[in-house]
Amino acid sequence: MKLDNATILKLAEHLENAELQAHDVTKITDDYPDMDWDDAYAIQDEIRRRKEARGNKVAGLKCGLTSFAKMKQMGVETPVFGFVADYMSRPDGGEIKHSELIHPKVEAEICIVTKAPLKGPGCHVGTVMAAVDFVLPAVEIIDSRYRDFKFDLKSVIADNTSSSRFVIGGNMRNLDELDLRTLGVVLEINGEIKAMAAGAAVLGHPLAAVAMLANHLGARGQEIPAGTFIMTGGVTEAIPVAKGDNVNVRFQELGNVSFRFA
Ligand code: OOG
Ligand code: MG
Repeated sequence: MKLDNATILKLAEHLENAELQAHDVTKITDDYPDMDWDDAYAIQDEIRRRKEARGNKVAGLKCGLTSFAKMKQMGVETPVFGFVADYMSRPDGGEIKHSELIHPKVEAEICIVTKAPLKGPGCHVGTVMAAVDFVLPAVEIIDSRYRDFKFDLKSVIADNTSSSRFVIGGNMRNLDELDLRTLGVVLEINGEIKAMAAGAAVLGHPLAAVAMLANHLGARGQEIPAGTFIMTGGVTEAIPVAKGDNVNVRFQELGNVSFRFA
């Protein structure tokens, strides 16, 4: 750790206020260029503590920057991990208020719920397969608090990996009925196809992202509990959205997820 505790608390408050008040900020590594990975995750943990102290619950864990398209879009090479909170959830078929966000983008994600704990190190796709209860689709709405959506990895980790909203589809499937690598995803906005990919875009297999998350937490003495909702990361690059846009994502075998920006 390079930052003292007071600075961690101050930066967590600064970034969480930007989220809750929907205003952008300069990236924190501009002012704290020496901060390290532990500092970045400590700031995210403090944001989580602040939300829990306010009565919010963690609704799931997320992997980010796991597809080659997203890594290329953001100019990075390493996945990141964060969480989504209960108040970020919006219903399938519902509305999302664009005015509550800064510069939202949407991304299609293959998700799972676990039925057994996963504890790294040593987790791999096979270990994760044994712990999957079911598979379900979701669309994540990311909204970096950083100006013009420009950041480096430490800044985005501290900013809880741009989490802002998520919409879960209603169609769950068993893993043994699916090949997540060849599962196709088509992302449409206002009826126009904007991006498409198959699950293998995420680290060769979306469950490889879950294994990385388990190993990341294991290195910090933590585990993924049974019953955890996990988003494996956007399969395509994230697509910017405007007020009035209708988003529809078609997931092969998993149905559609759709909503509108009001
Ligand atoms: C970071 C969050 C990335 C994903 O699925 O790749 C993410 C960002 O791109 O702002 O959630
Ligand atoms: Mg995402």
